[in-house]
Amino acid sequence: KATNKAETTTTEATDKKAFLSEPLVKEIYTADPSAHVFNGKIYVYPSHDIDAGIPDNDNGDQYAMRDYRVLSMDSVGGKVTVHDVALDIKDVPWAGRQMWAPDAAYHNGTYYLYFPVKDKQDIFHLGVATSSSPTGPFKAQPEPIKGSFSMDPAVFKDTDGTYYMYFGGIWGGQLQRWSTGEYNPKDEYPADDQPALMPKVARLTKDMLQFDGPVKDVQILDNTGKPLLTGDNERRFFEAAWMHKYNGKYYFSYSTGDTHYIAYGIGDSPTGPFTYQGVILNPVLGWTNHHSIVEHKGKWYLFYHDASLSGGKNHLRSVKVTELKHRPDGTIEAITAYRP
Ligand code: FUB
Repeated sequence: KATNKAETTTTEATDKKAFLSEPLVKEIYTADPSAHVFNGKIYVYPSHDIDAGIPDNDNGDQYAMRDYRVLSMDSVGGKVTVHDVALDIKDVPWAGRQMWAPDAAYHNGTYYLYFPVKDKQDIFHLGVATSSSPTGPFKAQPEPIKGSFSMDPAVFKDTDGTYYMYFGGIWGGQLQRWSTGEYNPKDEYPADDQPALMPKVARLTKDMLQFDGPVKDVQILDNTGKPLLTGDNERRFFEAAWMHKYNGKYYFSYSTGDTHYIAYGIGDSPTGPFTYQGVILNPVLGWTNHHSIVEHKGKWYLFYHDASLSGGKNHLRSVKVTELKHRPDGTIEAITAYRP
């Protein structure tokens, strides 16, 4: 069994270098990489970080992104192309500010870009935009997805063809304002000894534009079957949900936020519950930690970001990639990508 102590496994390479890998691109800042393989090629849907001159705060006002640009490559290690603007905030009729971590999906000849942005009342919702090309330009739907809230959408296609969206993030991502199902502007959290706020999951409709049925909690349990607690900051969910399937099991991974790990749980169903297993990625340079996991040409990769290129500015990050290894028992080798 994997342990939740991240230090236990490191790759040889991490012992030799302060940073495990180089930014994929240096001409712009990119973060929150959602990687997918479409037609045999890797496409990465990142946030496009900019410096809007806003001081850091716990609500993340400094993350004031205004558009998305897609990265593509034939394979890991190959040339990376930065494509033109895929979607601009000015072309999303309901958007106010802060285009945060997006994701994408392909279905029946159309590419879908899913994105969180605050509306004009400063409340996060999830939007969707469509294109005939994986790199856009994408055309936004006039309204957010009905019943959507908070941020960090991640869309997963199960092997039976059903699509699920995972989402949610606390503090600046506002998940704590939706615990009754209605928006409550007060930030209220369960007590430390109560089950933590859970990420959300919903099935997508056949046209990929709405939720098909109710939004449900994603349960993350400890190894005795009890939900992780609010006070368990080392292990409980904060933001950056991702799903991958390996050997018939579902791997739900996420950032623990203020403790800066990418952690994961394994389950038998795409909607959970997931039993906490351990750490995938130790803290990187910069406050946030956000990743995706994808298989290409028989290898598994972890796309992640850090703030190395900007010299440690939390809101100016760069996407990186490294190989990820599943052990024979299905657990994942923890990666240390940065040694101070
Ligand atoms: O990039 C803005 C926010 O920072 C993302 O939505 C979070 O996951 C964190 O990486």
